[in-house]
Amino acid sequence: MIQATSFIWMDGQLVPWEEAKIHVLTHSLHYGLGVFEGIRCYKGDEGTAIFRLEEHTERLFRSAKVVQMEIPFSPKEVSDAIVETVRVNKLEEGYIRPLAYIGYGEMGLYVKDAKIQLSIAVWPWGTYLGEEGLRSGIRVTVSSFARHHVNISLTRAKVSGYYVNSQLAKREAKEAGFDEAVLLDTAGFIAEGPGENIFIVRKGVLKTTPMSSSILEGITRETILQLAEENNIKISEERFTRDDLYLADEAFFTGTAAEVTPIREVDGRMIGSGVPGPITKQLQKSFFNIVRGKTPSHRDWLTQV
Ligand code: PPE
Repeated sequence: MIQATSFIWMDGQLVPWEEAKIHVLTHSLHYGLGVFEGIRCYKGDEGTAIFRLEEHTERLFRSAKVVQMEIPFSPKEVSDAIVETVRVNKLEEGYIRPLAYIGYGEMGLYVKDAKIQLSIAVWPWGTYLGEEGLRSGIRVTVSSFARHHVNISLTRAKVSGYYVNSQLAKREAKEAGFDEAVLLDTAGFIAEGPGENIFIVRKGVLKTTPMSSSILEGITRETILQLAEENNIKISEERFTRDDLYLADEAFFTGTAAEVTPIREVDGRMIGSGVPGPITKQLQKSFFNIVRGKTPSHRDWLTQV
């Protein structure tokens, strides 16, 4: 169960958690057109800081633009509201979920004057794929569900309804005894996880699905690419196949929720020697040092609460 905090920000007001309610005929609840973000804040030596707040706010507005939703606040107002919501809830470490949705009033697929609403909730949320998963790696399976096609969904946008596909893939994987799914794109190449981008390492080169594919433009993905570059790790953004993944020396997922989670097995094939490899461990370590403010580098990625 979700761990409640005190207040949820709704359209400019801080509302007590139990009173943060909407009408059952809220448009987005029926048709899935809402855009959201997932952001984390971490407790560091100088208190709580939000990781890459500006980039997440920008992506929220990009998602809204793509699906033609007009968020009735400016990016600055949204970022400020996020900081305020973390602060009033005295959340030291956890997850932040802004959601822009089409409110109550009209039904049907074409709504012209519908009110766009915005909520921001925060709560403590531990590891997404388990402490043990972060340390030792997880077991994944290639899903029978494909990732959205670029001509069916606008995959750069983080749209609520897209996550039906993610839930189907995740459920299938979990019920088959795996920790997580990996989705192929409709051409058969590796795309990403239900809520994560994916990286592999082969012969010292770090590879990830290119942006020309149908993936979400992950902020953790971009963070890892930047850290790899700074650590002189060779990087390549190119399509790779299911057997490239099976034959990888190392593999890991990235995401706000998933952070940097090593993959130790795919469909019964052990990845490398079955334990997180050196490049994965190095990048994971840099990532956690940065988000917890334990290094002077990339302080610009942290917004102190
Ligand atoms: N791909 C998908 C499909 C995705 O949903 C996420 C985030 C990512 C990649 C990684 O993006 P980023 O967080 O910017 O590095 N998934 C969010 C939702 C997870 C959930 O279960 O809810 C998240 O990690 O917050």
